[in-house]
Amino acid sequence: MTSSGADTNFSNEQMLGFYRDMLRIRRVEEQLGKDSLAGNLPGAVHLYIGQEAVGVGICSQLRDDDWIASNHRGHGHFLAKGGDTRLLVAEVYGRRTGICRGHGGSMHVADFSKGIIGANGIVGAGISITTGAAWAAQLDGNGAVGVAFFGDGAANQGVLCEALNVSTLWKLPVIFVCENNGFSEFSPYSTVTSGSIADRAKPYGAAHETIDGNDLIEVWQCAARAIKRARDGEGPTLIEARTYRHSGHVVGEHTFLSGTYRSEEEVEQKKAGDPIPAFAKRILEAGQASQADLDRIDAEITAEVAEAVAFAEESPYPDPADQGAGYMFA
Ligand SMILES: Cc1ncc(C[n+]2csc(CCOP(=O)(O)OP(=O)(O)O)c2C)c(N)n1
Repeated sequence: MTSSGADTNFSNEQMLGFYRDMLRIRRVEEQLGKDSLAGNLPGAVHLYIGQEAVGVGICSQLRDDDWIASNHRGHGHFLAKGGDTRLLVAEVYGRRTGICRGHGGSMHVADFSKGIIGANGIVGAGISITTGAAWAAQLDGNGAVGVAFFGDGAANQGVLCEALNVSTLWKLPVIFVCENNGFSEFSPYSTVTSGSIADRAKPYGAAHETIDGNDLIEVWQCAARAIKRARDGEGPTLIEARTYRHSGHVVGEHTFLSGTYRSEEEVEQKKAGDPIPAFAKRILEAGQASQADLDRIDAEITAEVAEAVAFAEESPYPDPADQGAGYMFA
């Protein structure tokens, strides 16, 4: 399904909200990318730049008590689900004021109060973690759903089959969101993945859709159907959202890779499908805001990021004696 500005029925305020949420992820990650390259951050940083429409299109419809689990590329999911910018940035800086008190870092951001079970570096692990959360929600009878975000590489892990099997059988309120960004680390999709990822739901009889992950409205509409299905007790949906990772797999990869796994021409061509300028164009063409409105939002987000960085820089590192868990358990 495709959609144009005219058929969305979103208010001006809602459209600007989506724009703001995508731009926040973009600006935070641009900052963290620079910081990581400068050697100022402990640990590896994997950027979500280019994929923002997926996280925002889905998480903007979730409640605080709905669960999401993420992967190693998790800053965008954290922010899209309502995680705090300052607590995220401080965590990635490894500071005591971070959301996990600086013990987790980039790949383990989590905030249970917002339903963010957490990012993690075990490829495919979020699929089973979310299936468990959805089972718990079903047992609790609270109408909550679970959403697992993972990549095309993770779709090749056997756990996806196990999760599709049991969640379809038990009609669990879960949504599996594969962000097919074209690569599994340094391996292009076609070299490691056969067939269509969405089709993997077919043998289990699970609902499945393939969508343009760079089109926020298309993502939103697909997610709305999947969330309704889940809340109505109709079981899981596997969504394959086709998108593109603008940055490398990990910041600084050019310092250790001997060759290249994608051409500059390909990257430039794919960047033309950048979801954020496309969404800005949609807003402007529909007359839902002016360029000045969009510039004001950008300035506000830029200030928010600067403030988060200042907060992180002023914060102490964790005390090695502090073995306590993060804020989400406090
Ligand atoms: C179980 C496991 N196997 C291998 C790795 C090494 N590894 C880290 S990221 C990655 C690729 C993941 O690709 P994908 O799932 O498509 O996510 P993307 O990085 O594209 O967002 C691999 C193989 C790992 N972290 N965990």
